[in-house]
Amino acid sequence: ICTISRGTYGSVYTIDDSHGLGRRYDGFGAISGGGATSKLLVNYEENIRSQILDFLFKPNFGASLQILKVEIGGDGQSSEGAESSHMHSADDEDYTRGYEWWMMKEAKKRNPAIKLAGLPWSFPGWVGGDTTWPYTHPEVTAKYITKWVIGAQKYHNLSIDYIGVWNEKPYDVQYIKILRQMLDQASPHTQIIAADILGQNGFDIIRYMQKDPELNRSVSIVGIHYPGTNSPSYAQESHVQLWSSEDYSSLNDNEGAGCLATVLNKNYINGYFSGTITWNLIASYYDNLPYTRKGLMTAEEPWSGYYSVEPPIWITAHTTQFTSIGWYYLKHGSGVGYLDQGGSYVTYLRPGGDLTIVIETMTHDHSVCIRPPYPPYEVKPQNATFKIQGSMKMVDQLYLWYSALKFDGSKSTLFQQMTPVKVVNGQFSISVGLDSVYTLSTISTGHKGSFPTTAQSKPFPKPYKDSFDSYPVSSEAFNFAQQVGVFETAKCKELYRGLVLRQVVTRHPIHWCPLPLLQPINVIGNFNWSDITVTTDTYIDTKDGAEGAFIAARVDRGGCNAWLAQGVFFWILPDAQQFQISTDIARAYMVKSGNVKLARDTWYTLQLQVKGNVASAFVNKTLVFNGTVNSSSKHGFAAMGLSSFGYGSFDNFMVT
Ligand code: 147
Repeated sequence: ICTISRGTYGSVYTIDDSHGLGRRYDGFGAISGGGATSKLLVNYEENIRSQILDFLFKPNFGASLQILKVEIGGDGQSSEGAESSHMHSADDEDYTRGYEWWMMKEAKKRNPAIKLAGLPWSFPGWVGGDTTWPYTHPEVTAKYITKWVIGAQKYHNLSIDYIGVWNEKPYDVQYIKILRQMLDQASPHTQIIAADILGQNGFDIIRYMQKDPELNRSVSIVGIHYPGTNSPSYAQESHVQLWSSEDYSSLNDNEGAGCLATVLNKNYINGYFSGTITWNLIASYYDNLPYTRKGLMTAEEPWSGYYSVEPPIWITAHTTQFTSIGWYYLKHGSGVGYLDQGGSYVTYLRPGGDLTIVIETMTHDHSVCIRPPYPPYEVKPQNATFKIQGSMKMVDQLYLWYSALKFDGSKSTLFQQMTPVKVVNGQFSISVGLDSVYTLSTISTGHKGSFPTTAQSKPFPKPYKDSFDSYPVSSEAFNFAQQVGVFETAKCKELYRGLVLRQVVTRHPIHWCPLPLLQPINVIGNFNWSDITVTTDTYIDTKDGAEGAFIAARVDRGGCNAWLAQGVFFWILPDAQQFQISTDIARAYMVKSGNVKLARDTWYTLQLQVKGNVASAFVNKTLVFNGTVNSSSKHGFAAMGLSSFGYGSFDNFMVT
């Protein structure tokens, strides 16, 4: 790139704070959860895990995120899996479950100034009084959420800055007010974001806030999902801070990075959004679950230690390494706007001190976001002259960082430091190319972090065994990706077994997915597995026990569509004294049912062997089925699960 320090080239853009500032900058962040997006990160070897976390959170290293938003686990499926609730039942409380506490602590350790936000996707069934509605007893739900905030403080010394209502679902005004009242008692500094609704309808709440002083006082931030960078004029004219509280959700390649570059600038330019949060933080879930690799970077191989730092990390760095929460945007026309030949620029100011200009020139087709579609526009290479006036007019040099995303197979430039730009007589000129991002800043601490070595990628190991004895109690097992239900380690009354993995959700959660999911299922392994043998011990309780248990091979899907999973499923049903073979989890496609002597509160060893189109199934080493099984799914995950919510345990899981 070429910067020209004398004379005026191209159109002239004024950077000026003398007629006031734009909105307060609230930060740029990412979401862990919604759901189980960080599942496979937890069991990376510590030194590698720490490197990955540095790329996400460490200031002046990588993405240097300013906000971390996490899911408040609700025991239900929320995109890539189910995250555990801190209260499976009304009289249960445990603030050690899952990985979001850990993630928040790791983020704070690296950046004490990072803001923390929590949002529920699903809720345990008891919260809604066994309805599918969390506002049936709003004070119960508010108490449940407030306990999570208190638990964060009490058990983890984490101060929660923001709490949301219900992800992409209806909000309830009375509930928001009750939540505010409870937070006023328990954690007055915690602010409410409302209401994380998808698209432009989400701004409606502003109308209610304008008519209802108590609601207005209760809501600190209006957060919208995937706003397509736009907000209506009534939202802009209101004084409430607007956030795009979930955005991006694009593949972490160059095009996804392009999406992010446009969103980061245009969310403010078009929509006056002063905070943006991407889904998701890190793609640490199996590739064959929905929304493959839609994190800022990818770390989905804890068994090999391989991870990849992807372009969205460096696009994020262009803004986050040169701004802080509490800075101000400049006003439209005096530091914020579009370049004459396409592309955009946004200026951030620390009053009395620092200045950062981020310019992006992403072309339409190289910056496509998952949703919504953007109308076409043109961008051309061009020269631009920036005139700095007002409080920053004495600045004589700006540090320059540059990225150019390439789509022709040539090598992209990602977050590279260039020679600083001289500002002469309050102005500088720059020649900008296509699909590029430029940061010009008085901040000198920009840094592109790196580590010397990275592990080689390897497939999931086989044979694979887990007897669940090496974990703390009530934690999840490594590499298992619970899709429906919560499977946590538990002490077993047969002491010789040590710990077992117990499915503990006994009532249907308030579901976030479009449809309720009825059969707990935990998947694991290599999606290319075809001919495998799955073995596990299983136990179904009498008290609050599930109806039956299964193991499966070639399971072809998870996520909100887990209820449609195809594969080869082997079931035992103690009350019916039956085994079953089906080619789907819903048991709409039954291959065979037969009698077998079974009891509750008893351990059984189940084994399923699949080879070509033949399957064999064993109960306690006795063959109960051997025959042809024509599943539409030819390969997929190994899995274990239950035929209904209720207790059921597993031990000595093995794939060979
Ligand atoms: C959002 C969720 O909040 C996330 O948990 C995750 O699922 C993410 C995936 O892109 O998106 O949910 C949406 C799911 C579907 C649509 C929009 C948001 N949609 O179809 O428009």
